[in-house]
Amino acid sequence: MARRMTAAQALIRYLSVQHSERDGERRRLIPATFGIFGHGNVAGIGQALDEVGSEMRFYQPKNEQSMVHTALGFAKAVNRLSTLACSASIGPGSTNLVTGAATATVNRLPVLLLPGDTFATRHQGPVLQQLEASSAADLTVNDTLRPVSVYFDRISRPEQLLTALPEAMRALLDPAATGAVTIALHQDVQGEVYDYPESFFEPRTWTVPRRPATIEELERAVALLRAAERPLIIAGGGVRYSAAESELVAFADALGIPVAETSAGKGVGSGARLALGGIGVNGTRAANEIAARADLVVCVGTRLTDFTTGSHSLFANPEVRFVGVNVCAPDAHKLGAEAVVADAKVALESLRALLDDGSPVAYRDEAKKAIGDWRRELADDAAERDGERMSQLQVLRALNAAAGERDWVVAAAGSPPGDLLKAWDCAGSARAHIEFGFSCMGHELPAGLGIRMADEDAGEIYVVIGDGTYLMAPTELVTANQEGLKVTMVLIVNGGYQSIHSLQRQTTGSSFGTEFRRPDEDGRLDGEFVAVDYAANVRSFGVECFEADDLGSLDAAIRAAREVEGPAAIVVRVEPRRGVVGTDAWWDLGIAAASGRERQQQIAVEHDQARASQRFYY
Ligand SMILES: Cc1ncc(C[n+]2csc(CCOP(=O)(O)OP(=O)(O)O)c2C)c(N)n1
Ligand SMILES: [Mg+2]
Repeated sequence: MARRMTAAQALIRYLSVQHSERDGERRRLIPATFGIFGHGNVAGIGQALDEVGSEMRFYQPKNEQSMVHTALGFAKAVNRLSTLACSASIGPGSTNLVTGAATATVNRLPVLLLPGDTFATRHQGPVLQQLEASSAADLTVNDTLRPVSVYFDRISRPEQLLTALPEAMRALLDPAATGAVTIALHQDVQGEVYDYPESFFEPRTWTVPRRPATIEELERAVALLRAAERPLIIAGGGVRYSAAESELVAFADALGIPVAETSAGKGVGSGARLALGGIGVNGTRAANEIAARADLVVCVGTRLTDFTTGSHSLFANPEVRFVGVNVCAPDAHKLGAEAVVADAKVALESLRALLDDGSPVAYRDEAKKAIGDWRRELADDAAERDGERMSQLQVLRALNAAAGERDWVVAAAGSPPGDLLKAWDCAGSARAHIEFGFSCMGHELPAGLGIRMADEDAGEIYVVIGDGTYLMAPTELVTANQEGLKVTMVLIVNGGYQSIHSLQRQTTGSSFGTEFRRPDEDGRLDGEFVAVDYAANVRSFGVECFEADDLGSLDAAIRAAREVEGPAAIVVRVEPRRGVVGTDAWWDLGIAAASGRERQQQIAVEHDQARASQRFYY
């Protein structure tokens, strides 16, 4: 039996019957498709989506990059077991996908990208928006998606879908190497017909594997754990994707090991008895102190980015060793670790079964004291200061106190993600989605929409962004309004790219082009601040907006926003240059090694000294 269909119709029909399954839980793999139509997809994919009807729900974003971020929020909320498809036209519609694709692949979050492409026949060439590369006649702008995709294919004959689509599904669900999967579709081919076998459209369930560790891997890790006196666990996003939170906490508590978290893993260890909170550049002092003296670091589901390792300066114990538990082999081997290439949940269960000793009591007491000291330090830092507006930390603490366990907090760029890693307590409060792998300004709001679409039980979804991020990509507020998706944007106004401004002052001793100010006579942006009415801007999108200048009005705004049915926003004005207390963790940036300025020369000398704390081989 065969069905005569266009390639686009076959694609959409196929996607509508794919499912994923893990631990007996089955769900649609691609339950909806986002799209912005142009001449590259309206007649093909657009026609197919129209004809297939309710089997594939259609959403309309306002920017192609944003729809990818929405898919990533969606995927994060369901532990990567499902995602959305994103259809773009050709040319700029497709290249707008690139930043979203990079966010996906860097964060190991799945998304299916369906950019239209040039004519396979080339008879029409150059078609509108076609790149004419003199170096290679078969290059199109979609080739920009290759380096940021974990799987790329270009469909130049309708029957290629028979092999391309199963491969794409496999890649989306590969726990070790998921990310952006791109299927580029020549615009003429989208409408071409083929007799697809009926069996291609039978419902299919893809089982997501839980890869076990080998005995040898477990034995080597166990030997290190038995010998350790100052062990530490670093828990990353992989713990979450594996749904291994309880196994992590059980393992840590049974062995008396403190748990620190990365940005992607924020909250996974918050139930542990010795929960240290975030680690690294934006970590807590408790986590960083314990890390500095650890003799064994068990890294579970983490990519060990420079934020986590303090640019390889954090682990100062000369005897330190590492165990890497990761389903992705390259990650498992980082820092010269004894690698356990396995699913986090399975590996932690297996390790626990082989171990029974707890860590020394004095060490556990030390960790407890470090946690208590840090809590007090943070509370002191959140104290009101005379003559200053409220601080961002005060705002986050108020939100933290108001949020509940079914709520979410979302952040990606600017100072919010770092401050959340450091100061947000997930215990008894909102879960966090911190995208600090690509730290993409503009990820936050669409990701919040994706979480709302994925998590039916979600309470409030607080999307915390700065004014710079808002100005870059506010338009998904319109999609939120259109779909009645309840998210609460907390827009923190501080008059500029203040996180970068602070970094700039540390690394150059200067202020240059990082605040929203008019040019002075020399053309430097040192003049008066640009006045923007953010609340009016939000309201112009049809979104209800509250404003807060102090903690009293903030509390009232949080309460009022909760009562709003659709999306809402709270515009918060904070003390512009006040950051959260630092922990001396170091982050390596390229520093100007020569300069006519004395302060810059001094910074270069200090930078060289700090680099002495780095270690690249263990
Ligand atoms: C798309 C993108 N462009 C540039 C950057 C570099 N960057 C990181 S934080 C930041 C400033 C963000 O400003 P804002 O949202 O106001 O937050 P604040 O720093 O003031 O807390 C910039 C430009 C980025 N992360 N993403
Ligand atoms: Mg700002």
